Amino acid sequence: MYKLYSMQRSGNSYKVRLALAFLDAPYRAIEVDILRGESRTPDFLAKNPSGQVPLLETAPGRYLAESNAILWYLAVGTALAPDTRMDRAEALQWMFFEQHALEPNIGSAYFWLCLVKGGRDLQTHALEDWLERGYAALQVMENHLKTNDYFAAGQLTIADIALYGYTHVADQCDFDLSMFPAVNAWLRRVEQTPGFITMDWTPETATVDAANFAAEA
Ligand SMILES: N[C@@H](CCC(=O)N[C@@H](CS)C(=O)NCC(=O)O)C(=O)O
Repeated sequence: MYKLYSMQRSGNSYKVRLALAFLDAPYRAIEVDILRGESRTPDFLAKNPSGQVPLLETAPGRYLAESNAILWYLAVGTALAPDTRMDRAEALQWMFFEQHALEPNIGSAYFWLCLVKGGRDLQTHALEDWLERGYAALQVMENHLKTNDYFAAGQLTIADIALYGYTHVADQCDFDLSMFPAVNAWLRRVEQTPGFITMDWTPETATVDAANFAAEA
């Protein structure tokens, strides 16, 4: 069984939990509280030198970091990964877009406004930039979704899962999603897909926090 080091309210972690849910793959979740520095302990850094979640233990002692790399690992050979050369490349195109245009802006706004107490006051100046660039990314998505139901291969793939992670929380961190009807329709399509779970859903297999997990090991 996979072990997933994840934080419940991390969008990057949720992307992986969502893919695992669509694939109905069992796993053990280990909650890592990044706000308490749990991803920066020597023990965690030995597993992922980047000090970040999500982190998937694919086999004992074998770790994979970066949410979108994990999505590819999980999806290969399933309906979530396109199988033609061009469809695969287009899925990747949107997953790179997610990491350079969407996540650094909406993800940062979400982190500082929703997760960090007093974060709004600490990031007043950055917020303006995040909103401008985040809106630009949402407009690119809106334009694509005006004529496409999904981002690649005409079906739900890991590109949609990657983009869903932070788009669905944008309205919690100052973005007005009502200006993007096609994005809204796509969010509902993803949510209606069999196997969908919300960000606060936890797997049936016991979720333990990192401190308890280290004590157990
Ligand atoms: N590019 C990485 C970003 C991962 C990331 O930013 N993780 C955040 C939580 S969403 C984290 O662990 N931050 C803790 C830290 O950097 O100390 C991915 O897609 O997995």
